[in-house]
Amino acid sequence: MKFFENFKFDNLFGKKKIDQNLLDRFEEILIESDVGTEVASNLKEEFKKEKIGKEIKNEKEIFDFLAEQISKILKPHEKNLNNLNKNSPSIVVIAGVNGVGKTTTIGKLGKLFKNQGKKIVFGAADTFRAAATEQLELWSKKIGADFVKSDLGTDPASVGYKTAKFAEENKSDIAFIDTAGRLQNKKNLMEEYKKIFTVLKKINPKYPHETILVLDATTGQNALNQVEEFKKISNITGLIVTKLDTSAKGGILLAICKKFGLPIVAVGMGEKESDLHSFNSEQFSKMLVQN
Ligand SMILES: Nc1nc2c(ncn2[C@@H]2O[C@H](COP(=O)(O)OP(=O)(O)OP(=O)(O)O)[C@@H](O)[C@H]2O)c(=O)[nH]1
Ligand SMILES: [Mg+2]
Repeated sequence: MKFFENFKFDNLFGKKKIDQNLLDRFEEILIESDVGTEVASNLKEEFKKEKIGKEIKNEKEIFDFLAEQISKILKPHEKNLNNLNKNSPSIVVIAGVNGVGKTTTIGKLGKLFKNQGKKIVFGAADTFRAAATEQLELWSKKIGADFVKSDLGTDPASVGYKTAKFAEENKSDIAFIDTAGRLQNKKNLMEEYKKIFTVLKKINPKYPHETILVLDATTGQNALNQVEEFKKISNITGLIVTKLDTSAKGGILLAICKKFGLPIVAVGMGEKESDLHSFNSEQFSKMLVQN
C-alpha cells in the first residue's frame, strides 16, 4: 500500500522546483490512489499554497508534507478499539459484503480482547454456508472464545438472538456476530440483515451497541457504494478496512472519511490473528506516502 510508487521527482521532472506540471502530476497520483477528486484537489491546493515556486531538496520533503496533511484529515476519524467494549456484554455486529474479511477480522478482534482477559463469544449468523460456520468455529477454538451456531439454513436473526442471550447469561464481555457476505444489491438478503437488528433490539433497544462495516481496501471506489447501501439499513458505528498489506490503494479511506464522516476503528494488515491494528492517523498517513 503506497501512493507514490512511481513518483520519482528527479526522473519525472528533471528539476527541483514545484511548478504547475508537478502539481498536476501530484493531483493525478492522488486520484489514482482512490482519495477521490475532492480530497485530491484540496491537497493540491494546500501543496500549492505552501510550496509553489520553492526549491525542493528531495522527494521526502513532498512526502512529509503530504503525510502531515493527510493525517490532519484523518485524525478526527480515529476511534479507539477499546470503545467496542464499553458495555457488559457489548453486542457487536460485523457487516460487509462477500469476502471483505469479516470472519477473519472477528478472529483478530477476539484475539485482541482475549489478550486483555475478556470473555468473548462468537455468533455464526452466516447460516448460508457450512464452511462459514466452520471457519468461525475454528477461530473460536484457536483463541478460546465461546461459540454459538445453528443449523444450516436457519434464520440468521435467530443466531443473533441466541448469541446475545448467551452473552447475557454467561456474562461475556463482548459478543461478535458474524454475518453472511451478501451483495448489497440483493434486496431480500438485505431484508434478512435488517431482521438481525430488529430481533436484537427486541432483547434490548440498545442492541447492537456497535455495527462495524468491514471494507476491503482492494475494492477501491466500490467501497463507497457499500457504505452507502449498509448505511440505509443499519446504524454503522465504525469501519474496519482490511487488506492494507496488499497493493491496495489505501487512499480510499480519505474518500470515505470525506463523504461519510464515519469513525475508523482498525485496519487489517494481513491474514494472521495479530494483523489487526488500532487506527492511528499519523502512522497510517506515513505508511501511505512511504517511498
Ligand atoms: N492480505 C490480507 N488478507 C486478508 C485480510 N483480512 C482477510 N483476508 C483474507 O481475505 C479472505 C476472505 O476473508 P474472510 O474473513 O473469509 O471474509 P468474509 O468477509 O468473512 O467472507 P464471506 O464470509 O465469504 O463473506 C481470506 O482469505 C482472508 O484470509 C487482510 O487484512 N489482509
Ligand atoms: Mg465470512
